[in-house]
Amino acid sequence: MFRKILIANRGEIAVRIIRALREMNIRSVAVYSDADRASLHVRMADEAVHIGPSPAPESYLAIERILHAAASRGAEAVHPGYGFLSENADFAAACEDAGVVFIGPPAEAMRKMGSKLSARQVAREAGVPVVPGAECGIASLEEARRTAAAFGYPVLLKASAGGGGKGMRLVAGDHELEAALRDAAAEAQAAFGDPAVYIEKVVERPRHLEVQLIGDKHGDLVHLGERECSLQRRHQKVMEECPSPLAASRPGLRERMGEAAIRVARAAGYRNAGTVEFLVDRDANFYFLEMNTRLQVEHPVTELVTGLDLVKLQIQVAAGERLPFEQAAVSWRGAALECRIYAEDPDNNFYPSPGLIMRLERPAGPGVRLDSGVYQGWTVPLDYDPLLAKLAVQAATRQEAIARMIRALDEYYVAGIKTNLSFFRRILEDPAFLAGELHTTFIEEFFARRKHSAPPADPELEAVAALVAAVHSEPDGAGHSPPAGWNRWRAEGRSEQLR
Ligand code: MV4
Repeated sequence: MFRKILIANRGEIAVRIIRALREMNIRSVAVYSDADRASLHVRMADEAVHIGPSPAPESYLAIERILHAAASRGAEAVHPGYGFLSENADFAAACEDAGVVFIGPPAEAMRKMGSKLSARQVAREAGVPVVPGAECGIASLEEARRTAAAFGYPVLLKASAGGGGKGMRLVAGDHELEAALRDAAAEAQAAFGDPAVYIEKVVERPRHLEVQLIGDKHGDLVHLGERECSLQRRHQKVMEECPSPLAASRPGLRERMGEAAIRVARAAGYRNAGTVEFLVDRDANFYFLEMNTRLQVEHPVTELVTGLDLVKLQIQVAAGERLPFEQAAVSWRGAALECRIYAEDPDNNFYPSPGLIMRLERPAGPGVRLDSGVYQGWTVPLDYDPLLAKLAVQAATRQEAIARMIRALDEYYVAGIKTNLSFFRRILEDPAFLAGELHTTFIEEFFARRKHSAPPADPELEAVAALVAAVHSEPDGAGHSPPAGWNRWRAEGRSEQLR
């Protein structure tokens, strides 16, 4: 087993990985930029190496700087986390060339599945249903016209070299095709350095389900079930859950999607942790969408329901150990939800809200897990994704998990910066959410419902409420936290204290 591992990441995921290493008695090496000098992951690691200025291309994306840090500290392996270099096949190959184990899939599998067109080809050859669409990139406007007409509008133009909605354009009819094609190719080139774009038939109001899998170096591949990831805002997942309410109501769906995900991974020569994403239509037919060749942000909901530690498993299989269980031994208990807590202002178009965290009161108690990358007194930098923490809960049923999440959100208190905490409170009370009626346009429809039904905010009441909240939250020297249920009072926009 490794003695020392470098974490090529920052924030909550770096803290998460350091915790697994500590439990495995493996020394941790953090890397940090100027902006992260006082970060939590730097404080918690056994060793820390400054790798450069704040901009990611000069620090967390600088392959040579990361590898130099690993060599200078004698790290035998590198964990990339998610984002940054985690799906960069050149980085994975550079690690191996430098004699440092990359904790993730082989570079070749990453490359193969990183291109959407080749990933779709792998899935097709593995006998897995793929979202209806072209098998190769668009070569000309005329060819695009023929392909779109063959599938029937509306169609989606997608960048082959990337995901997450970048370079994606919805085309409702032939008259929009030329401009959409030009814009999509330009965005794909800017974002991924590759203008290749292809056509897919739109799956109407799909759900977005993904299957977690893990494979070792001995050919063992196991799936850990599905996650519901339909609640997305601008292609950013905001809330995830396990199991999917759909799978819970469709016997055999989990097993069929799990088997399909394993077939894709095996065909790709995949090892370590990965996730196969599917779109699921209203008849519960699932179609391969793409594969994520990294540990995902939302991995905690799978860990909470299966009782497994995915980061430890990644490290064990990267060290050459066999998976310590077979598929039949995987079981799922209860339900888990995760909210991604961002430093952003939901009342101002979710713009980032960096700055000094003046007060921080965290939720706790049974079935509550907080993967946080921040602390009171730390200044959230503007240079990176403003994810502060992930709040996850586990309970026996989905309803109990929702109640637990509401209770945990009410205990969560952050002063000094804006957060999206109140946004989740409102989602968790939404009838469609409570009924498990989830799909990829949920958030847009949720906002539309609120715009038409929400009472006009009373600026007078809001101002008084903010003043009372500020008074209550002022440290009284005894460090007392705000009154219990502080957020509930804020979220509902009224207060017993004001009566
Ligand atoms: C789709 C789709 C419907 N039909 N493809 C691709 C990027 C990923 N983040 C979401 N993607 C989708 N691909 C076909 N053929 C629906 C989505 C989708 C989505 C699309 C627009 C806005 C929000 C979305 C959230 C989840 C899934």
